[in-house]
Amino acid sequence: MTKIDVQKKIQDENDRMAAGNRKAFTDAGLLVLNLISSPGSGKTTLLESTLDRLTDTMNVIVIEGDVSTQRDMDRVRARGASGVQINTGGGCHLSAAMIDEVLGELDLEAGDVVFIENVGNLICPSTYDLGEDVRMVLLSTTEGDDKPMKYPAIFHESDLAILNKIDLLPHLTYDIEKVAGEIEVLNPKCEILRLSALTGDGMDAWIDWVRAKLAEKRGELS
Ligand SMILES: Nc1nc2c(ncn2[C@@H]2O[C@H](COP(=O)(O)OP(=O)(O)O)[C@@H](O)[C@H]2O)c(=O)[nH]1
Ligand SMILES: [Mg+2]
Repeated sequence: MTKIDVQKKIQDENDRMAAGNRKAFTDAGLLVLNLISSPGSGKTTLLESTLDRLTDTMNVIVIEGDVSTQRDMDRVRARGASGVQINTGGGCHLSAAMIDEVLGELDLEAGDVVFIENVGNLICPSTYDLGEDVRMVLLSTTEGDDKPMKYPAIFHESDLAILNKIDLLPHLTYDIEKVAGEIEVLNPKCEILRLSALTGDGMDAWIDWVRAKLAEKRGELS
């Protein structure tokens, strides 16, 4: 087999597993979001801040993906999430098979929303469907404003882009309009939200977005 054949076989197998995950999530009436970004963009901070705003009305499940440690799972559990940590042991992305393996450990029927925090990486996770409803990419202001065109695949594949750490804008030479404009060129259907997971600025619009997506999904199922 050529390298291309092997890659296609891996992708086909991943797509098959992802379809199974999607069915399990959908049968339980869950909205599932797959969070992708470089390390340090603020995925776990966004989850902490989100949990503070959702857990009084919703049961939130988090699947944490990291090369090693339980650190992110400890952080979200402290804010009221149930869930599981996956350690890839070196792998640069989560796969549908990894999600399938932990489904039995989750109380899907009791949940409303599942957040999957992917391994910190802007490249590898972009082509692996996990069975999610929403694929979302985070960029933060400290990463520089040239990133969308340098990593186009993840923007092609995302439904939502979050531009995080807007509280730092006054201290940086970061052109947020340029970033938003490049994302629009790469994928006009990708919605864009600007917020600070740390200060809470812009969080209300994100929480409304999640609630609306959940209502949309449940509407489709009823
Ligand atoms: N100033 C600022 N710092 C943030 C924000 N969001 C996250 N951080 C910080 O960025 C660092 C990495 O955050 P973390 O959530 O662990 O990133 P992850 O690796 O993507 O999960 C931490 O020091 C956070 O406190 C934000 O909106 N503003
Ligand atoms: Mg994290």
